[in-house]
Amino acid sequence: MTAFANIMYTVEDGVAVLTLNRPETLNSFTVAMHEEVRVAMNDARTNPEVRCLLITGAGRGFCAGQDLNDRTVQSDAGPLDLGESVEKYYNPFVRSIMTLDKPVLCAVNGVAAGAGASIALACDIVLAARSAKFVQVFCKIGLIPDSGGTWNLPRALGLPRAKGLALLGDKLPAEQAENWGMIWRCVDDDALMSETMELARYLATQPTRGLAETKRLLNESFSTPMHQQMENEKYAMRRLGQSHDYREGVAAFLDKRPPVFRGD
Ligand code: T3D
Repeated sequence: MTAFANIMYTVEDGVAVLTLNRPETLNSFTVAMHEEVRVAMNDARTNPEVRCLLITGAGRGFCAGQDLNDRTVQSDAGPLDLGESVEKYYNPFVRSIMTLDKPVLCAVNGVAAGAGASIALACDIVLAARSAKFVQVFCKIGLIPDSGGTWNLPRALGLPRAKGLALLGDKLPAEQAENWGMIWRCVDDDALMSETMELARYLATQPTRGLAETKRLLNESFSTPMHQQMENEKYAMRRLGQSHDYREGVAAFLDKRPPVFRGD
């Protein structure tokens, strides 16, 4: 496995764990960290041993978005092309999460701000420590919720709450995020990693292809008309009906034994 300086990446029991590892700046993104994340995401995508990905952060924060020290920004300096940074780094990362054909869990261990909050929202199942907070901090520095934030936030919360958070930049506590349906679960801080790992190990034993098609169809549903969505469901069912794991699931049910899914 490649040695990394800004992240940690391990694969065990079918679960890849990607830990953002710049705790002194709350795991904010530098170009160097983006480049390491790209390598890890490529492994998560292509490594057949990986059947579930878990993203988390080291230390007291999950991720504070862009590292504001990674380049010189002065109010009297010339224009900076942030679109290029988004195109080159943030968008590919978010796309690689949302299109990964394996479930992606996020363990939000502390504050998730700016692109850090958007990255958490792009994951399939989000658990957060009770002390964690989500902050749409972009409005405090004259930016917009990037990294898919303007797409995922209103879908998770509806427009009124999405606008309130994005225009005010208030800190949303994990418990409220759970009550509002923005995340799957809020858990006690010391239970976060064990509970998320348990879920990840479980998902890594499930029918990976079926989970991948489910994730894709749910993500696409917001921009697909109903009749087309049902056509797409038909094609997915056709593909999955020919999979090993469908046959195994049915056989195990009829034999009254636990299934052994291979992920194909
Ligand atoms: O390329 C592009 O720019 C385009 C893409 C942009 C996407 C974005 O994410 S834009 C948004 C950038 N992020 C921010 O503006 C967040 C800035 N940070 C904060 O607002 C606060 O730190 C938090 C609300 C996240 C947490 O507050 P708190 O009180 O828990 O912690 P703190 O004391 O502010 O931070 C702890 C340390 O981390 C501190 O360093 P120090 O004083 O101990 O040496 C702080 O400077 C550092 N830190 C936190 N966030 C960043 C950071 N350093 C660099 N960049 C950061 N984003």
